[in-house]
Amino acid sequence: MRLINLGFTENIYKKTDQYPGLYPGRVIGQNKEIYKIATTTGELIGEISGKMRHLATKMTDYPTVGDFVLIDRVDQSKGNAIIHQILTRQSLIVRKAAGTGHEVQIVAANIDTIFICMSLNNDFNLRRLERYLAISFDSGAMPVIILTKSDLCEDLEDKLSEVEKVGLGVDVIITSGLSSEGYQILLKYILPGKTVAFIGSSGVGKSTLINRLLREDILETKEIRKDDKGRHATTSRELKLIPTGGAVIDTPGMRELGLESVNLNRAFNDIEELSKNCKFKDCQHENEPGCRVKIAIEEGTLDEERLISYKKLKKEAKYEGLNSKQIEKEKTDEMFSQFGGIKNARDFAKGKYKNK
Ligand SMILES: Nc1nc2c(ncn2[C@@H]2O[C@H](COP(=O)(O)OP(=O)(O)OP(=O)(O)O)[C@@H](O)[C@H]2O)c(=O)[nH]1
Ligand SMILES: [Mg+2]
Repeated sequence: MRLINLGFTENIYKKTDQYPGLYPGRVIGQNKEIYKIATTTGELIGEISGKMRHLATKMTDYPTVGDFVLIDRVDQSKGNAIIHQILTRQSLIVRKAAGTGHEVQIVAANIDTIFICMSLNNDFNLRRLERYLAISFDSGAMPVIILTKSDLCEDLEDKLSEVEKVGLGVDVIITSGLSSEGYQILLKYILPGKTVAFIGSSGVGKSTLINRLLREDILETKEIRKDDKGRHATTSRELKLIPTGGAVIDTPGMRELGLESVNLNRAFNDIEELSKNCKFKDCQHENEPGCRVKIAIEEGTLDEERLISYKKLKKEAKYEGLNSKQIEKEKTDEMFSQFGGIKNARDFAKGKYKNK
C-alpha cells in the first residue's frame, strides 16, 4: 500500500520527518478508544499513548476516523500499536447532537469533499440540507449535494430547482444506487489521494452507493421501513479505499444535527449579501424600514422559509456552548436591550425611566 492511496499528500508526509522512529498511518475505524489503522504494510489495532490521554481535554484532542497519525510499530505481534501523534488536520467535520451538552462530536477528519446525501423521496428536506451545508462549509472541505433514489422521484425538475436555490452554486448530483450507471458520476470526485465523506440521514442510501463504488457489498445496508425511514444500518464510521483510487468514509445516519458555533456566511450567502444593503447595519430583518431581505421576499426572489431557517440557525449557533441559565440571561438581555438592559426595563416599568 502506498501512502498516497491512504490520502497522504506530500505536505502531510513531510510533517512525519519531525517524528523519527515513528511510522505514519491513517485511522480508518474507531470503537471507543480502540482504533483501526491502515499503514503501508497492512491494517492494525492501535490505542493512544498515556501522554496523549493525559493531555486530552476535549473530544477533538482524540484521534478520529480520517486522522493521519504516527505510531510506534507496524507489526502487531507484540501488542497493539501506540498512537503518539495526530498530524494537523486539514479539515474537520463536527456536529453537536441535541442533548449532549456542549461537547461536540467529530464526524471525520481530513476530508476533501463532503457528499451531502439526501433522498429524492421522503427524506427530501431543504431545511435539513441548509444545516448540512452550514456544517460542511465550516469544516474546511468542499460540499457536493448528492440526491439519491432518483428512481423513486416523479418531480425531479421541481426538486432540482428547489435544491439549487438552497445550494447556491454547490454541485448537485443525481444518483440511483439501484442502476449500475447511477453512481458512476461520483467517481469524478473520488480521486487518488482524495478523501470523500458521505453524510446524511439514515436510509438515504449512503452505504449502497459506497458498496457500488467498492464493487462489492462490503458495507451493511438495510431495507427501509414502511414509513420510508432507515433503520440505522451503519453504526460506526469507516474509511474504505476505492479500487480506482481515493478513499471514502461511510458514516451512520444522523438524526440530530446540532450546529456548533458555525459561520453561516457561505451557506446563507444570498441573505448575507442582501443584508449588506439594508438601511440599518444591524438590521434584524424583522420590520425595519429599508430591509433588502424583506424586499427580496416580497419580490419573490428569496423564500421566506429560508430567512426563518437562517434566523433559527443563527440563534442556535449563538447560544451554543452556554448552559440553560446563561441562555436565559442572553435572551432576557436581548429582549430588554432596547431599554438599555433589564435594570432600565424594570425602572421603565415602574415609571422611573430616565435614560432618554
Ligand atoms: N429505490 C431505491 N432504493 C435504494 C437506493 N439506494 C439505496 N436504496 C435502499 O435504501 C435502503 C437503505 O440504504 P442504505 O444504503 O442502508 O442507507 P444508508 O444511508 O447507508 O443508511 P444508514 O446506514 O442507516 O445511515 C436499502 O434497502 C437500499 O437498498 C436507490 O437508489 N433507490
Ligand atoms: Mg449506511
